[in-house]
Amino acid sequence: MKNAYLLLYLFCIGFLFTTSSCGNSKNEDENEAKTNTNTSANQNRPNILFIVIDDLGYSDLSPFGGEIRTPNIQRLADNGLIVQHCYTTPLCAPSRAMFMSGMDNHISGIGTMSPYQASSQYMQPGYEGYLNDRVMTLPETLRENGYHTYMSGKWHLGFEDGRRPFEEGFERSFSFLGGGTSHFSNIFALGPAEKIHTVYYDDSVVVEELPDDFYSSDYYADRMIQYITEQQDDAPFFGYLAFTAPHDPLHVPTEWQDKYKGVYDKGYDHIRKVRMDNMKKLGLIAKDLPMNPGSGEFKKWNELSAHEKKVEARRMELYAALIEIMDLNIGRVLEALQKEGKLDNTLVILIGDNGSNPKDPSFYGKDLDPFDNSLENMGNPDSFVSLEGAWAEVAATPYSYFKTTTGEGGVRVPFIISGSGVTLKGVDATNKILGTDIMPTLLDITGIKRPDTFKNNKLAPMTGTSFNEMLSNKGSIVRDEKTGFGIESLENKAYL
Ligand SMILES: [Ca+2]
Repeated sequence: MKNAYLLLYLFCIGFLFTTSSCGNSKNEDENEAKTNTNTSANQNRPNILFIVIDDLGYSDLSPFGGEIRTPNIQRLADNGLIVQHCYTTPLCAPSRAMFMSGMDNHISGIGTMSPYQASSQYMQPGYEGYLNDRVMTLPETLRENGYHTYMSGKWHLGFEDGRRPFEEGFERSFSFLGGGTSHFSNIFALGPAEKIHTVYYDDSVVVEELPDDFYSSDYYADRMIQYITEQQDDAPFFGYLAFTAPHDPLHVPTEWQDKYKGVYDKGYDHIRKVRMDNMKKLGLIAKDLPMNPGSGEFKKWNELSAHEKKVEARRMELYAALIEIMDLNIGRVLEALQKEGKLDNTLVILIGDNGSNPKDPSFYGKDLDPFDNSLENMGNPDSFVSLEGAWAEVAATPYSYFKTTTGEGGVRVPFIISGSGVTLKGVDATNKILGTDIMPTLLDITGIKRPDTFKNNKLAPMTGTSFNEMLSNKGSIVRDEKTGFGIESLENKAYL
């Protein structure tokens, strides 16, 4: 399977390098601050903080049974609702397209993740590789209705002129356009095909150099806090905080690298059991659910040499630290909202974009020679290590498979909704929701209607379903038993 992906990559690189344009662009007129013309309506509208986590396993976070310390996310869960059956696609960009459009990703332009288009798909409607003209984005829709719109983090929905965050509805943005890069200041493309969108923008200006002390999660939170605190009026805001953690490379600042030392020394099945036991206590799985043994595609712990065990344990120590640092930064944003007196009127949504990542760095087709991946150097800026298959399966506990597949471990993601308007607490184990449902729900909550045309383009209908009722009305059914949804990615398919 790996070879097939690599071939696809190489094939698409040619297309990208001959058709792309990635220059500087001045802000468009529509990007100027909108005047809030709907003050009375806005008095009842909540602020919205939408947090997306990148390549997270289903049971990594403590409210989902994880041993990783995530006290701030735990607090969100304790004061809000976990939706146990929440689905996305198995890849970053298609999932984000669902979040930003309310539509199936095959309609909105991310039918597959660019540059993975097959030759028959390239630039065909629904496979443009950016949010196409059938879409009015969530930030565009909210901004047209008096919201301030801020973004900090990963975009992955187009690098072309007119398709970048500052042109897609965000009034203020600090964005990384691609799928991933260093978490430190040493920007590098994950592979040859990623070069074209390995770029940061500060609003509409390309960032040539990051600050020396840049670390992704810290900096993204700093920027979101800056945007929120600099706001001069009382209009509500929409904040899209799209972390790149814990996507590979597993980069961790020195002072955090040993925080989980020893925690993973007992291996894969030990952590599986810890998580299963926790999930049973939390009521997330049946008490008699047997342990998922994994796919058998990867070596078992007792088949590893002593050195391999050390390397494997280190991967997971770093991965856990990436997640705890992100949690700490979520806490900082929530604290800033509290200080601004805005927390009580803020609705917080937290979601993973897809399952845990099983690939090793060679997947990206990059020359790895310049990196030092020795045990002692793992986690440093000049290393490039990933979680890889065996731990990715553990991170998906109790589900099977992982990112890129439509197994439950690829497409079922953690989801928490908390804060303003969420009166039900605990776990909703009845409903199943999809990434497309977030935009219709937010428009339902705010009483905002998306028009049928935008910028002279006829828009496609949103395919998502509002789950607003579920937040306050026990027993609400978002979809009845006969109504499901399909997911397709790289010809892997699921119907739920
Ligand atoms: Ca992802």
